[in-house]
Amino acid sequence: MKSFKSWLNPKPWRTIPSDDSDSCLDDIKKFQVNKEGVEHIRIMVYGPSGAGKSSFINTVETIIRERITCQALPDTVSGSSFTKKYQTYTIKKDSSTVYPFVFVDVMGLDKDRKKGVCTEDVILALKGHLRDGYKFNPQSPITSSDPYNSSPTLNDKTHILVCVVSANNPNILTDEHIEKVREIRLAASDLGIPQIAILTKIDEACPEVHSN
Ligand SMILES: Nc1nc2c(ncn2[C@@H]2O[C@H](COP(=O)(O)OP(=O)(O)OP(=O)(O)O)[C@@H](O)[C@H]2O)c(=O)[nH]1
Ligand SMILES: [Mg+2]
Repeated sequence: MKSFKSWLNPKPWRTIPSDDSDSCLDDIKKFQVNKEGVEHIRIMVYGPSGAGKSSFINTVETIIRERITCQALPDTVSGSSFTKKYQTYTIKKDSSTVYPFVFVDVMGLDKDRKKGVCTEDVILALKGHLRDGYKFNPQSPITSSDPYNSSPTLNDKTHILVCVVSANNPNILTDEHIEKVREIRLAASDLGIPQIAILTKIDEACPEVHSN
């Protein structure tokens, strides 16, 4: 039988190189899009309200630009979503150019049906139908009277979908969140969009990370 200590200190199932962060960053900085008509890769972050979506975008920009930036305003008070609009963020490379990837921030998902971003709007955003600055209405998805992009180009469509989830909640996601995330993921899978999930607030979930 395995000792209790071996359960606490399991052998890593994968060796993660510890010293290649600079080369990863170099790869990101040299990244180019090789498809005609595509100016940038569009990366959309979504997830529960207050999970750290806007903060994640700022963190990525801060690391790439090696200076503290805060384009996507985060909130300090939890509750309903602070981000209300569909907003694209570019990252400056130098005074005249930007990196060929952009981040999209959206309103957070709420556990209640009539609160937070409508899943229909997130799915329309995947297909490129939302225009920058579109203000989400938690009560109903975009209507024909709103500025709807009826002929999205490849630059308007989402290419990578990132689900941002906070690790500090004991249940991580409620059943209602899971249902909404699943709806969005099914649509993204149908569209062939690669998906990843990231956990935030590891410092609040793990005392070891918190102390260092
Ligand atoms: N401790 C800790 N706090 C974090 C982390 N990431 C984000 N936060 C904090 O969590 C709060 C919410 O962060 P936001 O970035 O506004 O979250 P959001 O998902 O954009 O929220 P909505 O726009 O309201 O849906 C802010 O006070 C952040 O400073 C993290 O990794 N650790
Ligand atoms: Mg936000």
